[in-house]
Amino acid sequence: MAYTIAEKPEEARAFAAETDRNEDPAKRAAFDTKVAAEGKIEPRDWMPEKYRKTLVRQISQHAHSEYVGMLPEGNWVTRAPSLRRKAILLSKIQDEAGHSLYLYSAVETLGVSRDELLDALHEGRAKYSSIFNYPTLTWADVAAIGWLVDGAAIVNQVSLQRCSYGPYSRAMVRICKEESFHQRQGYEAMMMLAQGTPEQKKMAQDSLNRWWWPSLMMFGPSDKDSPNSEQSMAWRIKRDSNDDLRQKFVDMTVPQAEYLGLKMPDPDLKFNEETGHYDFGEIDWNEFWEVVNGNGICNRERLQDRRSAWDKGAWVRDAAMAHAEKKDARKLAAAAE
Ligand code: BYC
Repeated sequence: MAYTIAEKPEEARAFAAETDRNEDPAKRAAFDTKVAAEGKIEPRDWMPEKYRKTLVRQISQHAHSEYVGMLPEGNWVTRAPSLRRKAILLSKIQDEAGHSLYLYSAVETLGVSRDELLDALHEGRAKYSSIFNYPTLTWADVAAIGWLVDGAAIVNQVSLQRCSYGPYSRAMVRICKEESFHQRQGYEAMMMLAQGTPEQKKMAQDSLNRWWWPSLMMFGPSDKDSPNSEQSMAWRIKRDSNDDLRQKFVDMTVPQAEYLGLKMPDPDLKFNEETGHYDFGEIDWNEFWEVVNGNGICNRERLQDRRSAWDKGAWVRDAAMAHAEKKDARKLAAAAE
């Protein structure tokens, strides 16, 4: 879809509601029955065209998020405060690259090539998570990304392990295991800062102040403004709503911040005895849509960095292709002898 969802939600709703006029009712019934019975849809199974497109949209955005998500932390590799921290950070960033590769492969099972997906990203036609358009100003931001961003990602992705599309659901199982380490290393790094010198504690608090609200935005618009949720939940692509997952993340993270002795940057945050959940303040949705639509602090820089890395890697791809061609030619020649 070439338009911006924030501008035309009614078109997205129409897209989701539209039924494929050419589809075979028997195949559709078998698909619906399988999804309702918690079966997994596999690449060779028949699926409605809209289901396929929805998966391509969501999984490719997820893949791009992992791929662009390497950049904010990459900013600190050369400045990590110790060899141990540097090794952990390098390994974490490598994991994110791996996640993007599993996810690009999952999209390829739906008939879209990796080249097409990367072209869309590099040309600015694709979305990726808003969170990666914020800058990493201090080392504490690396800790905050692990604790909050990976923390939010796990809450979302644990739910996606039960996605009805087999390849996506299985990719999530492995990704969640790795994200869980990422979250714990981030929390541990944050704890060192929070229990450190007054300057370090201040740095940790400043970083929490800047990353808290963008982390809440990772879960997407609130349910009433989410044009894709209803259909995605009916197809069991998404298993929990944006607001339910966001609430889960808040409930999980507030006690962690209290343990660190840090203060959440939300004057309206309060435990509600009646609901058993934390109430929290209103998210700045204008900021969210500005970032999603390309006008965040780092959107342009992130795309530029990805394009430049792609261009600089051209010789590696060319060399690998030339090597593969030579290997094939040698094989053919040997077979002809
Ligand atoms: N940022 O109808 P909605 C990681 C878009 S990376 C940007 O609710 P949906 C990590 C949405 O795409 C893990 N765009 O949509 C890596 C839609 O636009 P289109 C990242 C957003 O799909 C490195 C429109 O707004 N996780 O862990 O039903 C270092 C309307 O929204 C955002 C994932 O990618 C956003 N925050 O639900 C550290 C999770 N939110 O396509 C860590 C996978 C919404 O209609 N994705 N939009 O034009 C999902 O679970 C779902 O796609 C979402 C949105 C919950 C994000």
